[in-house]
Amino acid sequence: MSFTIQEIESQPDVWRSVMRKFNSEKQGIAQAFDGMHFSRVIVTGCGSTYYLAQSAAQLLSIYTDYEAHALPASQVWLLPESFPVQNTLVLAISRSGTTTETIRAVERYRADGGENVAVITCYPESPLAKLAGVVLSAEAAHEESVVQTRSFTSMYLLSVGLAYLLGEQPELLAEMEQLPGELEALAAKYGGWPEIWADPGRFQKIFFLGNGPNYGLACEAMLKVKEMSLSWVEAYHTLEFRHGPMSLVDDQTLVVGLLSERARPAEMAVLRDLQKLGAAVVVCDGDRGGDIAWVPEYHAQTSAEINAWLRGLLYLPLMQRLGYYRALRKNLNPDLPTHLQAVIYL
Ligand code: F1P
Repeated sequence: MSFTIQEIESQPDVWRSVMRKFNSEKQGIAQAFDGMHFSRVIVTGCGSTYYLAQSAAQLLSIYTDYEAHALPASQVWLLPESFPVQNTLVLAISRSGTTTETIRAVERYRADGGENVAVITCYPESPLAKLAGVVLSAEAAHEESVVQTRSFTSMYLLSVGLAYLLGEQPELLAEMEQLPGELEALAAKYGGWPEIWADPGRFQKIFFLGNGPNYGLACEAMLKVKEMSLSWVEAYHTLEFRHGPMSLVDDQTLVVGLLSERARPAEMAVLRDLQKLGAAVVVCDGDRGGDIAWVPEYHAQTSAEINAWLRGLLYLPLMQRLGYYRALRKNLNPDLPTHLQAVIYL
C-alpha cells in the first residue's frame, strides 16, 4: 500500500503526539525567547514550507504584537536588503532542516549581524536546527512521502503553538487540543468527496481560495494536487479571483473556498458567483446552522466552536487526498512525484 496515503490517514494521531511533545516543552521554548529582542518576524522556507511560512506570518500578526512577514528562503539568502536585520527574528521552517536555500538564508542573516533565529522542523538535530537559538520539532511527523503531508500539518500546529507562546494566547492551546478529534469527524463525514473531485474527466481546472492564514493553506493545497497529479491548479486570495483569473471558470472547474469568519460574507459571495458561472464549488466552513441563501454543490462544515483560524488546517487532509486519488486516476504514482525529490540541494 502507498506510504503517502497511509501518512495522510495517520494525521489525527500524529497531531496528538506532536501536541503532547509541544506541551511538555512549551515552558522551555518560552524561556529561550526571553533573551531575544525583536519587534519584527521574518518567516521563511521553500515550497511547502514557504506556504506554511505565509500562514505562520499571518497567525503571528493576528495573535501577537509582532509585525510578521513571509519571504521565500531564496530571497532572504540572495536579497537580504529586502528586510532590516536589526530588531528582527528569523523563523525558518523546514521539514528536513537540510534545504540549501533555507540554511543559506539563516547563514546570511547571521553574517549580517542577525542574532535571533528560531526553527520549526521535523529534524531537531539537522544543520538548520543547529543554527537556531530556539527549535520547535515534530519528530512524530517523519514521513517517507516526497510531498509534504503530515509533516506540513504538524509544523503548522507548531506555528500555532508559537503564536500561542509569543502572543500569550492561552485559549489557542485549548483550541488546538480539539483538532485531532475534529479531523477524524471531518474524514468520517466528507472522506468520500476527494475521490469525486479527483475525476480528471469531470474537472480540468482546480482553484483554491483563502484569506489570512488560509491563503498559505490554499497555496499548499494547490501544490499537493499539482505535485502528485500534474494538474492545472492555482491558488488566490478569495476576492482577488474576480480580478481576472475568474475568466478561466467553466463547467469543468472545481473551486475550493476556505472560509474565514470575519470576511465570510464577502468570501461566500465570490463562491456563489463562481457556482453561477458553472464551477463546482466546495465551501469549507464552520457549522453556522444553514445561514446562506444558496446551496453550494459541496458544503463541508466543522463544528462551530473550532476557531476560524484553525479551521482551514482541518480541511487540508481532504485536499491531500484529492491530490492522491487524482494521481491514481491519471495512472501516476503519488509516492514518486515527477521530477521531485524530498529535499533540494544546490
Ligand atoms: C522544502 C521542499 C518542499 C517540497 C519538496 C522539496 O523542503 O521544497 O517544500 O515540497 O518536497 O523540498 P524542506 O526545507 O521543508 O525540508
